Amino acid sequence: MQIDLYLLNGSNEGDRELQLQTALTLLEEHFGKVTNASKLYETQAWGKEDQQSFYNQALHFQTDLQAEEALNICQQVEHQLGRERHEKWGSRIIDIDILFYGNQIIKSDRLTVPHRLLHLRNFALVPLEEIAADFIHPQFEINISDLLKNSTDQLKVVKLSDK
Ligand code: A4P
Ligand code: MG
Repeated sequence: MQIDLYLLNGSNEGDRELQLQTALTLLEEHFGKVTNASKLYETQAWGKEDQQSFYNQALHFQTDLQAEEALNICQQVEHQLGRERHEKWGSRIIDIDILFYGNQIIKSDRLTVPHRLLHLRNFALVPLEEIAADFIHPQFEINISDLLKNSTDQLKVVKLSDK
């Protein structure tokens, strides 16, 4: 059965646009052609604000892989792009987070889905709204547009309109 997989890619080190493009190309090698991709957004760093802004992009794939298999692929692509893990919320060449795996609620050692901070982060909600405004969050039971309306996040999120 095909599941709707929503990812959020982020980069705030080096050539942010190139890193997001390369991540998408590598993800497509595993998941097949992306079904929907948001524009790129330049976003103020969340959590640890004294750092370079991020570029973020939301992606939708349809997959018949299990959620943990999808996570393995995301981590493999992060690794291929040369990601090293430093401090929490610190700068990174690439970060690939799973926002939703269909409407499933998953809590394992390796994976929490829906992403536990999604509703607090406009850098995720704004790109996601571009491609999935009506998607219902399976825990809050409201759609992405309404989550964004309810969000109190004040950090800047700007669409790079020509990307
Ligand atoms: N993990 C659990 N659930 C998930 C999930 N839904 N998707 C586990 C992906 N991974 C998930 O992740 C740590 C562990 O989370 C993984 O081993 C996986 O098993 P990580 O990517 O190694 O660590 P991290 O990303 O440094 O930590 P964390 O807490 O996940 O940070 P976030 O939440 O990813 O936040 N500001 C802007 N503007 N844009 C950004 O993209 N990103 C972050 C990182 C902070 N500030 C940002 C941005
Ligand atoms: Mg992460």
